[in-house]
Amino acid sequence: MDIKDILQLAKDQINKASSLEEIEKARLEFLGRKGKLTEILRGLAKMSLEQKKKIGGEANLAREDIELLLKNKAKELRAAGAEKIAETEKVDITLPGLASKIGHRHPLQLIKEKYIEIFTSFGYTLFNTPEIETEEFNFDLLNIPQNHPARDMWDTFFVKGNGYVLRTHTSPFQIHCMKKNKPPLRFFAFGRVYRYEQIDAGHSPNFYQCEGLVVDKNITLADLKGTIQEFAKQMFGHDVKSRMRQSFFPFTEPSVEVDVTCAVCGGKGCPVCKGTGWVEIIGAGMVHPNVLRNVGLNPAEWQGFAFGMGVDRICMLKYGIEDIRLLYSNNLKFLEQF
Ligand code: FA5
Repeated sequence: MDIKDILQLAKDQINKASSLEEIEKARLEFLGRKGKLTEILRGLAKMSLEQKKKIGGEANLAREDIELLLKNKAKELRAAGAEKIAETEKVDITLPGLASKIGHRHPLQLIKEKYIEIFTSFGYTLFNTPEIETEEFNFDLLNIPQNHPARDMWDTFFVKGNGYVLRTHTSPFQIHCMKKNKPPLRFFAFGRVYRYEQIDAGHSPNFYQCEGLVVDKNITLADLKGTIQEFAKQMFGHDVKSRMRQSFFPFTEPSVEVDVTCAVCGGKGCPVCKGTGWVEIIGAGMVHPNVLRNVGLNPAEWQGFAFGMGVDRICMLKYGIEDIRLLYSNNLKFLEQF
């Protein structure tokens, strides 16, 4: 085959190529190590000087032509491929986008934020204390000595063998607070507490409490009543009424429990308030003189009040939730309502 025929054959083959693979195949067939044109170039060595000049010149021109043909055809095929992709994978920029889901706060978090807002506006300062406490802070210093029957009021999770417990209430915060700060003082706390209790619609083995403490001179039960009344109004709305009932806590004397009118039924009676129209939300009282003594304060000089409330119950009441387990279920259908 002479050079002209080879060039013609290459032209036909390259023109017919419909893919980059076929282009590569043609390159190998004409310009590869054993390619048709390469063989002619290799044969030059045995030719006379005159033949070398003539045939060598023609062969080199043919090689340049073939290289150009290959390059142009490859470019053409690539452009066609891109067009095809653009056609088949076209993006319709007029379609509405997919909205990304935005998370939101858990109802207990909403109550926490409201609680912080209310008590900071009353001039209280937030004070954080640990969830694992010594028995001394959880009980003894709160006037609940070892073997005292009042310890049975809280079903306790003990940490194995070292005198630590998962706090059963936020009240140890009172001790930390009075040990670290000189009166007059006005602090509040918020956190998780633990009790070894049967789970039901109103009880969970871990739940949240918030607590407040005021120590000053000439503090009376009337100050506590006013504080709680105002808190209830701000948390539940201005129509809410509250009432105090006598109660018992070892670390307060006198002790009270505070009921508020049920925010779900407005006091008419419903399943949340078990038909009574009232819901108990707070345990409170005047700080017991023994507790003041335990932290080195003279009860003749200083008085105080403390109150503690179940955040979950407040949350249930505020949003009309009938089962505490929903707050811990991570059920999106429930959570997305807030
Ligand atoms: C106490 O824990 C006291 N420390 C409160 C206190 C503080 C009294 C300061 C005086 C001064 P009590 O055990 O009643 O009290 O719990 C307080 C609130 O926690 C209850 O009114 C209730 O709302 C909530 N609570 C109690 N047990 C559970 C439970 N298992 N699940 C959810 N909430 C609970």
